[in-house]
Amino acid sequence: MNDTVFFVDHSAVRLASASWNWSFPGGNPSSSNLENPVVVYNQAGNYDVTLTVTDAFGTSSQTINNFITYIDTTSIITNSNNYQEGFDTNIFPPQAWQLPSSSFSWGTMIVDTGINCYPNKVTYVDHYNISQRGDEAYLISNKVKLGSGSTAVNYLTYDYAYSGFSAAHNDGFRIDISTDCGASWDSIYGAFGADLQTTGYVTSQWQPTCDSWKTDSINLTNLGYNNDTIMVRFVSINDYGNLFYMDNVNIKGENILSNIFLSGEENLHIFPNPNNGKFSIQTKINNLNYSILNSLGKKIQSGKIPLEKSEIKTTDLESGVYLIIFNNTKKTFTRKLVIN
Ligand SMILES: [Ca+2]
Repeated sequence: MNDTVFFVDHSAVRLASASWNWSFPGGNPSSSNLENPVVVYNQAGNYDVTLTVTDAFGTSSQTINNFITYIDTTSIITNSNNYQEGFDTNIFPPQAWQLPSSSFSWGTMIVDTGINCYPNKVTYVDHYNISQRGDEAYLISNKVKLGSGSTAVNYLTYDYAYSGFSAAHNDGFRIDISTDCGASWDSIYGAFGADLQTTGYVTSQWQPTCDSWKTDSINLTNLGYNNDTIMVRFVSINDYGNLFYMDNVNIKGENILSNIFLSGEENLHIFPNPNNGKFSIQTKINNLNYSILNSLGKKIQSGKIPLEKSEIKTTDLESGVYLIIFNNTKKTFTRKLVIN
């Protein structure tokens, strides 16, 4: 999730004698003597750029503050910050969502009765007029960083409505999750035909009524998603039945230990990992405490990490996967610990 910037020098210099001295605080590289350097920024933020050019006639320097603005579209779930998409704007798919091309597609419309019984803009798939039986249409969310910690619970909720046409036309709906930016997907939910219906069969083009909307809630943490950056793929499967409607995709977290993620996390190393119960922690973060939790969230061991490198001996830990929670007054983050 890096952002690469190509810089081009437009200074009025005498090339034969010119030299360039770029400064890119926060970038990689952070400085360059090339005329047209390439710089990678790996965290969202605003960055200054300074260019000093020198030729036979002297030296000139210019700094432009906040010249680079890198906006990461990852939504971060905390106790107070949920993710919500109501499909209510004129932009579809929503910003940073994806709508891969297929034989039919998700769209938006304003229905007379949304889940609140008032007109509402929703996303839908038209299985009534389109016959591409067996084909799938994808609607993929932006990246969402789930809450972390042993007591965190992350939920996906969404509203949907579907009548179906008849028992011979079983349109389907599936939800897939990716934790690797869309490279691979795992299905967490799927239903077809009668199992998907929120009201009885309708043999004409159907619009939802007030009482035909339902809300589903999926506990992502129970499915093993905790502290992951996920994308959610809503899959509609055509069987020439009737329209499927969806609204109000929400991802929310509860009991999340920390609102601060990542910062400094890269400066901590556990090695070896996996290990036999004896391992070292190397860090430049001051005054860290640690707690080792088992898979049930029970604290097994805790202590301080007083030095930049500390050896930790665990006692009587069975083989398995544990969580280590690190925290000081400024931050909390977790790592997996594998005991062989
Ligand atoms: Ca809506």
